[in-house]
Amino acid sequence: MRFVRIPAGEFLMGSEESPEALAAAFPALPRERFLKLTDEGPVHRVRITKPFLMGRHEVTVGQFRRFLQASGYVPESIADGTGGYGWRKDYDPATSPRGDAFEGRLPRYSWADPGFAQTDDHPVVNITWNDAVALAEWLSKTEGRRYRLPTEAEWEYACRAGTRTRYASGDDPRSLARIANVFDADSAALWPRWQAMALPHHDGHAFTAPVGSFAPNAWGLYDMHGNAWEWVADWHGEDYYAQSPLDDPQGPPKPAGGGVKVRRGGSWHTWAFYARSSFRNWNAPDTRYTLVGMRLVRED
Ligand SMILES: [Ca+2]
Ligand SMILES: [Ca+2]
Repeated sequence: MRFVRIPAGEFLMGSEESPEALAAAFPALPRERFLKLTDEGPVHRVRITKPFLMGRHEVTVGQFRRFLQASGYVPESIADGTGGYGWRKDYDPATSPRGDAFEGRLPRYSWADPGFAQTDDHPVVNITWNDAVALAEWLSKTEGRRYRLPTEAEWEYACRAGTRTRYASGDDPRSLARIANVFDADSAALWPRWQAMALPHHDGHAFTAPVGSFAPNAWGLYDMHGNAWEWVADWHGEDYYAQSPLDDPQGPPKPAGGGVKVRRGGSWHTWAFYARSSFRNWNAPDTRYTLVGMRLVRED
């Protein structure tokens, strides 16, 4: 696993873009989508007080397999017997209660089989937050140095790499073509009902792409936008940014009665709007999905 040294520093976290500005940039989306982004604000100053090492790439299928073989760890989708999600050519989203784009949960799907072909160089998906933490803990024990998930603030700091725009590549969604595997014309061919949400170019990857297939950001990190969503350490708090400490925010404490973990960056199946640097999504820590993977931090 290769890492990039991220310097200590400070940045402005979050976004306060107006619904009008977002509607102009993303005309295919219904307007109510732009009113549900209150957790992205207020924009606030964050200081990352210590340098850290960030995975140059998402964790790959091959790396995850070696972890399982060496540690004996059983991923949650297999341990609990319910499996994961997957793509099947003749599956119709309209047949699922939630209109889900993928079939699941089913035991036939897991990190080892999301229903589409992946080589060892593709990002691992269908892994839970708990699986991601298990990998970090095993590596830490094995190597005697601390590996962990990035905090949400570290993730956005590293994703932006000095930028304040919607993406590390600028404000224009089409600028993603250079740096990210997202929902493009190749994916839209398989999900025609979402054609209007697709970026118009062909990026050559209807599903996940080998990590590092697109250009890196200014700090040398690949696929921060797109390919696989990345679990981060923090619990999600709808109003956390209003109270976030200046130095090294760690997210809110675990909410009573459950809580959800944040994931960042969008995926190969994500519309450009949801792949913005500031966009926050979340799931329960035992969620496994065809779009969600991980990246590790190593402490310096
Ligand atoms: Ca694509
Ligand atoms: Ca990613």
